[in-house]
Amino acid sequence: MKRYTCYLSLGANLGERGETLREALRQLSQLPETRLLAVSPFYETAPWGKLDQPAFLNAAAAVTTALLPRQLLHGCQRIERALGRVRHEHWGARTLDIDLLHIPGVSLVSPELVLPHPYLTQRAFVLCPLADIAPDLIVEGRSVREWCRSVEGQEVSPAAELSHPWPLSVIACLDANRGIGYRGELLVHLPEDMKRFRALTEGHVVIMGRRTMESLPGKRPLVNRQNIVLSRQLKGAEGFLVCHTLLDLWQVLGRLHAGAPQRRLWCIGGAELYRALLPYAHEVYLTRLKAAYPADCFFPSLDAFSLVDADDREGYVFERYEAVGRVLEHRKKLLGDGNFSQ
Ligand code: PH2
Ligand code: MG
Ligand code: MG
Repeated sequence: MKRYTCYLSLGANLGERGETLREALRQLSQLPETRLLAVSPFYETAPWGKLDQPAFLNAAAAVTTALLPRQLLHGCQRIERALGRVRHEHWGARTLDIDLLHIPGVSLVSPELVLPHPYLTQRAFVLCPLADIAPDLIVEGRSVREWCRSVEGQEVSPAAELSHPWPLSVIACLDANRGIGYRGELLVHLPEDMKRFRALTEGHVVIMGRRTMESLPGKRPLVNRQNIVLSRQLKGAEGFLVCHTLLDLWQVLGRLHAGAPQRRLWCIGGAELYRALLPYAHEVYLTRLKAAYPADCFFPSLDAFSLVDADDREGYVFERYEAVGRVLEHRKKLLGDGNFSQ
């Protein structure tokens, strides 16, 4: 079956823009026969074309797909509708816009779809994110990097909120049945696991659910870490930053990240939080116990992830997973060697 590589542009300028882009990317990766290869950070961009509308958040993505270009377009339109897009006026404000930019080897002019996208080479809000994930891609005789330089006057800057769609790292200890806890406690206290947990998370940010917070010794925050609790109910807790919704969390993380971008953002449990946040993780560290224990809560499935490292010890294995298509650009950005400014 023929597979296409397709470059896409995503934009939002109404509602919770970052949330919408994150969810759109998640849904894109779930289209049939489609895999997300890369995603750029989110950029804050001045409106282009029609100027009297709010600023946009824009990103670029690359997918491979066995869908035909028209089918992919229809998939994107379904996602736009699912996330509340209402078509008003041409080039006007919208909660979500997904455009097919370029499919190497495909040139197409139809009422529905024109490829390459007719304005691709004129728009910085498309070219700058695209240059992050495909600087050497040739469009209309020039590389995206070169096209990007030709639009330098247009306003494009890294987003103030957390600008990566998959900013999180996840860490967990599970048994042979994926059990992670029993009656509010960990299954076992394994000194080597504790040591690894501390080594990985100290100096960074840890995000936990309310029950996990309550299970900490003395309900005290973990030392040498910025502690965050995600809980709908909890009013406040000394030493913890409390977030009531995912949106709250992204805003708080955005501020923390801006102040100290080298800090990693660790999701440390429990089960409910793992389920909620795994879609936003680019990597997972597991300690896998070889035995099974009585358990009443479990780690979710790691379908979207692949094992990249395993260190087999007596009675347990230290594993590391990466999410396909979510990792590369994140690293670049963390290490500061990405083409992040214009
Ligand atoms: N989309 C448009 C028109 N203008 N401007 C920016 N900055 N970002 C967009 O995504 C955008 C735009 C039409 O789709
Ligand atoms: Mg558009
Ligand atoms: Mg469109």
